Amino acid sequence: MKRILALLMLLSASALVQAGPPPAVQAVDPWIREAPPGMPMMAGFVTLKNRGSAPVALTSAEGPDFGQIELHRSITENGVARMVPQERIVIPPGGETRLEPGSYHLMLMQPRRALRAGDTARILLHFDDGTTLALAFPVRSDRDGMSDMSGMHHHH
Ligand SMILES: [Cu+2]
Repeated sequence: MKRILALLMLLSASALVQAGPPPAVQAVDPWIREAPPGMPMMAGFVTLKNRGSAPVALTSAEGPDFGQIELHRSITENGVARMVPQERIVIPPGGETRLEPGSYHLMLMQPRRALRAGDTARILLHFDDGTTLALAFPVRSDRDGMSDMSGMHHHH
């Protein structure tokens, strides 16, 4: 019991000072696709790079602007697109996994405020190696449906 208590104190202390080894996973180009007003959910995207020597998996996400965030993958079966909840999204060692339109994404549910292009939402990504990334996700409009990852935008 004493040992558990000491461990808990240690854990909360390390969370406060962000101690521990640096995260193996690096996040590149996080963004949220702007949705029509009143939509009950939005999609978040980011490229995750694993600089470590072992696989790391994204296991959950949370943020103050959403009641719930799920990990999803879009798939097309018999010409019908649908989204499948994922327990984890693995990033291979020395490689990257892209959360992008038509594939893996963060399903941002129950938005607590209106998020328009130009706004930013703070989201925490939790990984199975015990690390967490706190990221600022800018909201962008993407009416073409497919995003160009180089950051180019098409305005109509
Ligand atoms: Cu989804």
